[in-house]
Amino acid sequence: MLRVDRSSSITPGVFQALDRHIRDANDNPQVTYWTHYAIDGNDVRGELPAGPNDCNVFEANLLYDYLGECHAYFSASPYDRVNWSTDPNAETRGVVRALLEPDANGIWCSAERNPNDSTIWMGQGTVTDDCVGHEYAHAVVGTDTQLDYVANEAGAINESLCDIWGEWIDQANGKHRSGDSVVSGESDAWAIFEDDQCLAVTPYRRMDDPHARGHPELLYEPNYWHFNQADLYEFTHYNNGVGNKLCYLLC
Ligand SMILES: [Ca+2]
Ligand SMILES: [Ca+2]
Ligand SMILES: [Ca+2]
Ligand SMILES: [Zn+2]
Repeated sequence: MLRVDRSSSITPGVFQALDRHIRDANDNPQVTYWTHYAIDGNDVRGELPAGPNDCNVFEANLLYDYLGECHAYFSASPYDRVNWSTDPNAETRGVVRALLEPDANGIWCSAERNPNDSTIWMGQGTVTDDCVGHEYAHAVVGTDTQLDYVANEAGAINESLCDIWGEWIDQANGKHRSGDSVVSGESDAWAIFEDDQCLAVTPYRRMDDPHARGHPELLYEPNYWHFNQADLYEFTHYNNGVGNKLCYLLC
C-alpha cells in the first residue's frame, strides 16, 4: 500500500515502508516500559489513509510528525534505509505520556526505546525533535550494530551515535520551540534536549562543550566515569560526550 505523508514534499514512494502507530499511555502507571504497547488499546494516530487521524492529544500528533521526519531523514541519501528496520513491513511505534522511571528529583521525564520491539516510549514533555530522533536512532543502531547499550564504552558509543543523529535531524528541520535559535541564553546548535519541558536543567547535554554539564570530552579525562565507580546511567549518558565532541569538531 502506498502511504503518503501530508507534510512532506519528498517523493511519496519513500513512505511505502513508513507505518506509524501512536498510542497514548495517559500517564497510567499500569502501562510501563516493559508491557507490550498493544495492551493499552488502540492507536490514537496511525498511518494515512487507513490509520486514525483525529486525535486531540497534542504530543501524539507531535510524535507522529517527528517520526515522519526521522523516517524521511534516514530514507534519504546516504542512508537510504527502508525504515528504522530492514523489514519494509516493520511498524514504527510510539507511546506518549508514558510513565517510565523517575529521575533523581522524582520527576518522570524519561524517553526510551524498548529493545524488544523498538517501540519508542516518551514521557510527557519529552517529545522534541532531537529526543525523538535520538530514540529513533537507537532503533537504527539496534538493528545495524552489536553496540551493547548497557555495556561500558559500547554503551557510550551507542548513546553518542543517537545524540548525533538526533541533533542532525533537529538542525535539519529548522524548527525551534522558542521560534529562534537561543534557548535559556544558550545557542541551541549542538544542544541536546534543549526544548524538553520536563527536565530540571536544559540543555541536558552540549555536544560542543560536554564540560558545561560536567561530562567528559576526552577519553579517560577526570570527568570520565569509570565503569566500576558509577552506574549505567552515568557512564553511558555522560561518557557519550567524547563521541559528541568529536562529531562537533568534525562538522
Ligand atoms: Ca533544536
Ligand atoms: Ca529543530
Ligand atoms: Ca538539539
Ligand atoms: Zn539514548
